[in-house]
Amino acid sequence: MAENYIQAEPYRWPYNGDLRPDNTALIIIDMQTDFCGIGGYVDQMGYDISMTRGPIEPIKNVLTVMREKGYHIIHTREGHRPDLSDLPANKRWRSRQIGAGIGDPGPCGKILVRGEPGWDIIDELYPIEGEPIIDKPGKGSFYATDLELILNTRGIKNIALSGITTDVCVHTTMREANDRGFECVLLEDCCGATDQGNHDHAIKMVKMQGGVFGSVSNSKDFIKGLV
Ligand code: C5J
Repeated sequence: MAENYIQAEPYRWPYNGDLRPDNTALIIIDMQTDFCGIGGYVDQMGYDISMTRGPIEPIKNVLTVMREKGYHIIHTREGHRPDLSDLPANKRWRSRQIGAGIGDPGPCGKILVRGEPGWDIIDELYPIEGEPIIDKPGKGSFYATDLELILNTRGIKNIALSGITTDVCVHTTMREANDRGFECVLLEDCCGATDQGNHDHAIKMVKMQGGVFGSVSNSKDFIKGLV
């Protein structure tokens, strides 16, 4: 077997050098207006959306090359049913404490509700035909979704993670994927958080214990190493 690696820390990725378009996916997490657009959930909470918009260009660069080379691309969206039957009461209560109640009306429609304008993926990174979209009610992309089934059906072993936010949905998904035996790399500049310190610490956590959840790379090194 020819071995191919991406330059990454704390180890070159993937661990076994088995990097191929047919066994490797880019997962783009929650690049929705609610998380990075004017008037969306993150904006309504009062956070600086320039931090969650930062990864748009790096993701676009990785996405373009991976599409050209025939890698798997998977998108996720966080959101709830219009009747809010899958919205835990504590999640709704907490969001109202910070002035952006999930399910309540806002400038981009009902916050984090499926079908509303703010809930959808931004135009710059919109999925094309053949790219599955995982609609998830939680922070992790595996809980209450068919993501694991899709990954296994397609024979995917390696996952590159991108999207927002680094410390919440990206990290939860990486942990869930790692526990299931998937080989993960987090693309540092393809992620963003609502707090720079949280982003930095989320990256640091991955690198502990020889790569406790996988490895960390960036868009340039990743593109350079793609076969
Ligand atoms: C959050 C997410 N931060 N997509 N969701 O609530 O990370």
